Amino acid sequence: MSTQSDNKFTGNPREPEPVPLAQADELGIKQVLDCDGNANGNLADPNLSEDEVRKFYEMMVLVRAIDDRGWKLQRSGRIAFWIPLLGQEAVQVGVTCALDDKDWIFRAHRELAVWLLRGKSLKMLFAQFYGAEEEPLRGRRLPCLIGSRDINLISSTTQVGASLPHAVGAAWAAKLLGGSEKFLIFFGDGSASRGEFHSAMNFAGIHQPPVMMVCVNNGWAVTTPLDRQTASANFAAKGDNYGVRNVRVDGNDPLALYAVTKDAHDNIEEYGPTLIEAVTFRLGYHTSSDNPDLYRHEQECELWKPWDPVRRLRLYMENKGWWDQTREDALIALHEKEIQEAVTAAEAMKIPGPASQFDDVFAETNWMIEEQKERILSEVKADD
Ligand SMILES: Cc1ncc(C[n+]2csc(CCOP(=O)(O)OP(=O)(O)O)c2C)c(N)n1
Repeated sequence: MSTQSDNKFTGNPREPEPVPLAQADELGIKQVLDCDGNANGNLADPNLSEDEVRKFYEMMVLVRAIDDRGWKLQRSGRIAFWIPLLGQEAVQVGVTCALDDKDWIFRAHRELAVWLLRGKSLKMLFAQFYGAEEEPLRGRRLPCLIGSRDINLISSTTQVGASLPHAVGAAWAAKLLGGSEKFLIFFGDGSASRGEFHSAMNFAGIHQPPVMMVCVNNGWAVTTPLDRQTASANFAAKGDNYGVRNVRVDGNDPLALYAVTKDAHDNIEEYGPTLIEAVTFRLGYHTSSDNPDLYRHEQECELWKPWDPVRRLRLYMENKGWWDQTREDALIALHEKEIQEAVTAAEAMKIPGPASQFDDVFAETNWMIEEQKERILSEVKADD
């Protein structure tokens, strides 16, 4: 009989690499915060106000709580799928806060904070996780693949890397039309092995569209570790051969992420596009369909835990006298209440039936769509 322990990693584990964030200077990684939240890194503290830093922190804690709840909802069979974000909270918050609201964001699949930072509700976020009809994409995408036209947020394609040429092309189109909005895409280290990455980089170098490309290097692409993903020194360096400005940044340091993105954003006319490599680590499962115990040594996660972005920012705030345990307890209680309300609301919403997938394919329906609809609906009926 198979037990859970049979699934533990039993092969020859790769020796876990030292955490690159601990050697930021040698590895050319921009960093504001050290491991204990002191602002003594190689990049100047952007000196954000107490309110701004608190907004970063509260959002990072909130998305971590959403992640925890989403995982439990999936494990208890109440939602279909989950894409964890544990350990990657800083990238989504630091980067998004450096943009203007009119800028366009192309997501990868772990950036839930973008939705909330752009003013969308927690209730509608959970509606998306449940596949409810009233969420902006009408319940047609996997849980976590959020998007909404009204906040200039493009949902990720599930095909890894496929959004890169879209983002670069959209940015170029905006430039041709004389618009002032800028574009940013999040993508993973695994996506950098796809042809689309190279096409997008080549295009960006030649045409200089107003785009920032954020490679979220989280150490793994499902089962593929970094040394099987690239022989380059790092992902940022790939920009050199395409004539694209590039920078490596501590992906668990929200202040450094903010500073680097803001610089790329505010100077885009002078710099052109920037490839930003955010060095972070996926502490959780790839998705709810994964089991990292089969390919990854637990020790690797242990090495990264002291570099936890939430812990580091909390220590920074405590050092400044901006945070304490009373505030932490109040925040956690508030999030628990708000998340529970969102879950309750989402569970009461209508889930679209199978016919809904045929709506909105084209502006007007046609015989092919109608034929497919009829066939699927008769098959669904036959299954009843
Ligand atoms: C073209 C393509 N190949 C394979 C897959 C299966 N797949 C889904 S996610 C993923 C890994 C993505 O890794 P990365 O881009 O590093 O992002 P991460 O999931 O680590 O955030 C793969 C291979 C896919 N969705 N699309």
